[in-house]
Amino acid sequence: MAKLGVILGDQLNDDNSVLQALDPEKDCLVMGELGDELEYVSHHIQKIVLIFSAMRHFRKELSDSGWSVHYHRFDPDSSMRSFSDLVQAAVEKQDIDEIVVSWPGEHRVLEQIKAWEKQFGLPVTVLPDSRFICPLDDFEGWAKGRKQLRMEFFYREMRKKTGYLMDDGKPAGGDWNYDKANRKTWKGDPEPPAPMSFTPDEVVEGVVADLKGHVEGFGELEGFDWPVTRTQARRALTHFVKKALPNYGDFQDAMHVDEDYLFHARLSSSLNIGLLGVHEVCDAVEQAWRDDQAPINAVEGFIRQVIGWREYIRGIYWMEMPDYAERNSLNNTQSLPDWYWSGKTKMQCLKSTIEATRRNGYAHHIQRLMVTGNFALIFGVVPKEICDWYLAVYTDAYDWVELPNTLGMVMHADGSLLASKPYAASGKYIQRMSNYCSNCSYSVKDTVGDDACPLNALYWDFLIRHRDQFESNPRMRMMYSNVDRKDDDELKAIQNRADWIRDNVETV
Ligand code: DLZ
Repeated sequence: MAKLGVILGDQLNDDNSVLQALDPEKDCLVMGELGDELEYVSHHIQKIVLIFSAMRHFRKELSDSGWSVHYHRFDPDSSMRSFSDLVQAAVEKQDIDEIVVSWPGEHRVLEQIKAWEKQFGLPVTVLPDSRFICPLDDFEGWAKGRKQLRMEFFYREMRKKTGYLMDDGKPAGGDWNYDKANRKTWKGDPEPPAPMSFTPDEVVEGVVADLKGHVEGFGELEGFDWPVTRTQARRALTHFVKKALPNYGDFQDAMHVDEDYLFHARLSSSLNIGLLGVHEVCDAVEQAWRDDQAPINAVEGFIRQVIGWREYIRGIYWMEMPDYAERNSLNNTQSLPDWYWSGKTKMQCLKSTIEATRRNGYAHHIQRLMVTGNFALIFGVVPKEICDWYLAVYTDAYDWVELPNTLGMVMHADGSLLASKPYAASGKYIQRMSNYCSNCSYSVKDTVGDDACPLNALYWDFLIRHRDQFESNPRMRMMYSNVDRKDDDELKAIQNRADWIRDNVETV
């Protein structure tokens, strides 16, 4: 009798708890490229190629180190479509006395796993997911009894617990957070490093050949250069620390029409499938600061994303699911414009961001929050539609990370659980942080009129429509005092322009 370990496609970490719990001498593993996983949203083609390639490489590493792995390769005609089908085939083939899996990244997958005990008549053990450093029980313990679940306080606890950027029990450099230093605009200097690119190897080419004609997902494959092995991912980490980290903080929120990456790390796709671990990236980044190779604002900003935001978002996801996915606390009713998929809009900020997303399966956090996110928020898109878009188009997107970021942070649809105010902005913010407006068909200075930047009317209209929810929020007092400075005629003209945009959104 053997145990069956299930390795999910985003859990390719060599410290996967299944590998720790099982014995390669006696037990076996199962992995599969599955129709249901391929189709549950319309994934970017680069995301699929990345996952399948990394899975095939990982499978080889496992086999080379003595594991017996049942591996199901992509077959469009196969009836083996789900994780449950995969397990069923394995238990029919071999005498299995227990199924072991690491906690998945999506609630819908956990539901499948929970059914296995009854379905297969075997005990099922779900182990902690070692891609994260805050156990889910610890997160719930932290959250219990708090009125507001502010990331900043969770993050400080994580700093103390891990010791990252701590000197004698105090925050390194004197402050917990250096975000104020991280909002510079970028005007061409310093020059961003060339991104670390990995030429597709024979495994990637094999995946591409297998998928040809069978995937109609969003996005372009040309230019695929993601790390697909641990070795490559570590090289990408070293490249980031040496070349981009020193300027990462300063220009973290900057955007530029000619620069897809600026000083961003592009490590999230590797972290989120287990090719890199939390400790190895944070160790490398902190060491750069201790060696005087990177400033504290950059290093603190990066470490906050990894041990703070990433762990916090995951904690929220598992604490609030499944009903979190259904929330729509601003009662939005608008459909996602078709141009989110085609990029065919005259708004340069959205066009550039969507085109970069199509090209790269990537956009950086300010493009996600303040461009594609801000439009969806102030236009009033139904949260489920924009959440599915984010889940599909980014190579680093899985439900645990995408849902709270989009539904909570971007769309403010969770009743202020995650963010204390909505991140609504007019064209002025885009103008300040980027050069998009100087290349745009619309005038960012105007709010009404055919050539006025649509973000302006939608922003004021958003504030007017949601006055009841936000007027008493101290962080929005200034915004509402600006609304109150406008006379009735101006407000009426703004609302008319916003109504026109809603009726004609596919043409803007
Ligand atoms: C995203 C994805 C895709 C496209 N395909 C597969 C697959 O064929 N096999 C697999 O094991 N995982 C895949 N994944 C990642 C899964 O959706 C991921 O494991 C779940 O989101 C659960 O965490």
